[in-house]
Amino acid sequence: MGRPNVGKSTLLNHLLGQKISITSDKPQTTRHRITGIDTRENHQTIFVDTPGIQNTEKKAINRYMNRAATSTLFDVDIIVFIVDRLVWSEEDQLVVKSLAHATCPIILAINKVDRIVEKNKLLPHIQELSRHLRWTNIVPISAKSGHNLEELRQIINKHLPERPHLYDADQITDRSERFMAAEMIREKIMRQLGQELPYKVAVEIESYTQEPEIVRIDALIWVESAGQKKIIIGQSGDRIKKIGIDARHDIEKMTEQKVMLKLWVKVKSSWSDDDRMLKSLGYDE
Ligand SMILES: Nc1nc2c(ncn2[C@@H]2O[C@H](COP(=O)(O)OP(=O)(O)OP(=O)(O)O)[C@@H](O)[C@H]2O)c(=O)[nH]1
Ligand SMILES: [Mg+2]
Repeated sequence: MGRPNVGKSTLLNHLLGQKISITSDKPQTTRHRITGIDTRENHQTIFVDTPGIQNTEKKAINRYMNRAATSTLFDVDIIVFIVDRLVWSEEDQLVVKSLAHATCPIILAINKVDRIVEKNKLLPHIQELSRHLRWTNIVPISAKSGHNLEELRQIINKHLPERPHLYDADQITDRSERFMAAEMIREKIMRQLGQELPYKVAVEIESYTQEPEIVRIDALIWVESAGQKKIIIGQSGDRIKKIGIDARHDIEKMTEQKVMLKLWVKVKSSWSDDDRMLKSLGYDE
């Protein structure tokens, strides 16, 4: 759990050793709960990545995202609350407020320590953070470089309840390849476009056909205006071509097959504030 952009999805991917959740340098990249299953010898950990909790954007999609995050609080045995270096903001405070209702152990992970310049400020910061909630542990980590992640894993293991494993040892997520393909396309859009546009974009897989030698995917990119459509397509189609190439590359890696990916852009004004449209795009618990 944590506010947007602190590195939750990067952490999930690093702990799993595989990319399950999309990441970008823009806040509000993750829109759904994403489950990653990690089975090692007698431990099975089901990591749940959540959208960043925030209160600046208030459309239907943002309400959905906040709900997807906060509803997770009561479904888990352990919470890892993530903060970004020495920053403590109102949004962090907002997350802590919702954590106050949780009854399970809460581990505080201070992420991106690879980018802390004034290392001597870390210890006083840790002391300061102890005032906000009763953390079971406080661990400085780098989700990107892997620093201290084994220590974090050990701490999590100590708190795991004894229970039969819920998934087969070779299962890595409960999401379908179809869902993952849509996310990979959205990731390229998040990464390649400027600050505003990514939030106006949704991806819908129209058809996903597995053939003996190839996977054929037709996907719709929904935007909210004709101007946005023009930006996604780019000068003589350059942008959408690049999005398509990068996304296809990732989907081929995931499916270990050749992929034929076709993208179309469609306009539906205010889809992000339209409950029915959101439901049809899979923003539905
Ligand atoms: N330097 C550094 N960058 C990191 C680290 N962890 C994550 N990042 C970067 O921080 C940005 C946000 O990472 P995400 O994993 O997408 O963050 P998130 O918390 O999942 O964000 P939302 O899904 O928007 O809530 C990306 O550009 C990451 O590469 C880290 O340990 N060190
Ligand atoms: Mg994320």
